[in-house]
Amino acid sequence: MPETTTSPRIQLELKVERPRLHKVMLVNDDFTPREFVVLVLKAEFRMDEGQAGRVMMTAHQRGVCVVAVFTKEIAEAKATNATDLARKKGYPLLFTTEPEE
Ligand code: TYC
Repeated sequence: MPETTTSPRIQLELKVERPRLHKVMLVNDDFTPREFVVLVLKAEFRMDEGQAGRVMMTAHQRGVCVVAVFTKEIAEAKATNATDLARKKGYPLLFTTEPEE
């Protein structure tokens, strides 16, 4: 009779963690025109006029507003692009990123 061998079954548990998301924040300033902030939010974050207006007004009144959350690379790229659009026009408008809790 052929010999049979059995090997122990080891179950490897693979833990896959979701990437931490990063917030893009809009920072208020005293110089950038409101309409330009709205324009940038629509162009870079695909917001409609209503959403962009509400986010702009929240930053205007509270000093800062969360625009959206993305993976780290996307958040940083969008914050940089949006800030660069303002720099090209000579405005101090600033978008920052920070990890979500
Ligand atoms: N505070 C600016 C003004 O009164 C408008 C503004 C809003 C600028 C939001 C930046 O993140 C901002 N013209």
